[in-house]
Amino acid sequence: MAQQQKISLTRYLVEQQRADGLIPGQLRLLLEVVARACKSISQAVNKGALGGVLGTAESENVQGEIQKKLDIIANEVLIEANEWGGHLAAMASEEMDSIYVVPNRYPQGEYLLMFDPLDGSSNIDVNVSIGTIFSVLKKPDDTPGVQEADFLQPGTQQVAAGYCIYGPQTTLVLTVGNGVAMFTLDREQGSFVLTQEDIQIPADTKEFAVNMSNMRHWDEPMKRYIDECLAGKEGPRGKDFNMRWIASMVADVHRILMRGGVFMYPWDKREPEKAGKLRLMYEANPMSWLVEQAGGAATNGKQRILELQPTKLHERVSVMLGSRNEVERLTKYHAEKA
Ligand code: P6P
Repeated sequence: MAQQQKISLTRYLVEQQRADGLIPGQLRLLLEVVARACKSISQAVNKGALGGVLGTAESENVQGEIQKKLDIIANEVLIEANEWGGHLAAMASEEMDSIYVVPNRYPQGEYLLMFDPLDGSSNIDVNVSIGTIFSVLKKPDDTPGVQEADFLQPGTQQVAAGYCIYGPQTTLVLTVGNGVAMFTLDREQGSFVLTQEDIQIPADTKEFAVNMSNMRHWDEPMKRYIDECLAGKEGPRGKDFNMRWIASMVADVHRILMRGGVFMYPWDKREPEKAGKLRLMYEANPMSWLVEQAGGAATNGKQRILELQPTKLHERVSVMLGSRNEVERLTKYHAEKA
């Protein structure tokens, strides 16, 4: 059989632009630059102990989490890769307290880039898959310069979103609003090659992903949902469930995009004033858009995540996303309780 023609990320983006005009030149540049940064991060991650990049830095991030050396390296790679290009007005990162405005020595662009440079970093030192998550907004036209408030747009305003998972393969998954495409890094060529497009999440599943050790802290609807899954065939669901929890959102969400499932990191009563553990702007919003573009659903239990109006850059949110029928059941249980 003739070898299937390899479609590079660049060719895919150009052809998408020709087809539906969803990827203006500056956005294509942004996506190619982010992909190149992910290649560099992948190289650093793959070196592990040999690269002297494991272990913790002597610092904490705005989330109050100890930063890993690779967290900081990945953050710097993304900033340096993007700031010169003229496509961005500013960036925001899980690893930085405030926004990073593109320095005046570079041309200013119209896009805002947000990212979690290395999600799941607690897994770095034990060689478990981690990843970079990114989300792209347009800067509001009506405001001169750029400030943090320009980032506070609901997830429905995203113009691109994606992640790169550093696992057995290095895989870039992205959407610009016309379905979800996946590119696998061809290390011999050093380029991302299209390996799947129009990814679809099955509406039903037998697999859930949650950190079960938090169960006693959950709200009633969450406990009800998981209890029913655990009751299996003899219970109200009439089928047995399997559980997966990698403690790396990128890896858990990638599995769901590939074979279905439901991922939950819900509010719990340990810190009731916190909506959840995960961050809205650069974790939940990009992942929710990808999941919806693949036919799934994403809620905070009460509302579609993409419709939430952010009030601060590092806002946290309760997350339930994946196979549509499971997310709808979770939403129903929360509505009944309300
Ligand atoms: P826990 C990683 O730190 C992260 O932000 C997500 O990637 C992951 O889903 C979650 O936290 C894991 O949290 O409490 O199970 O360690």
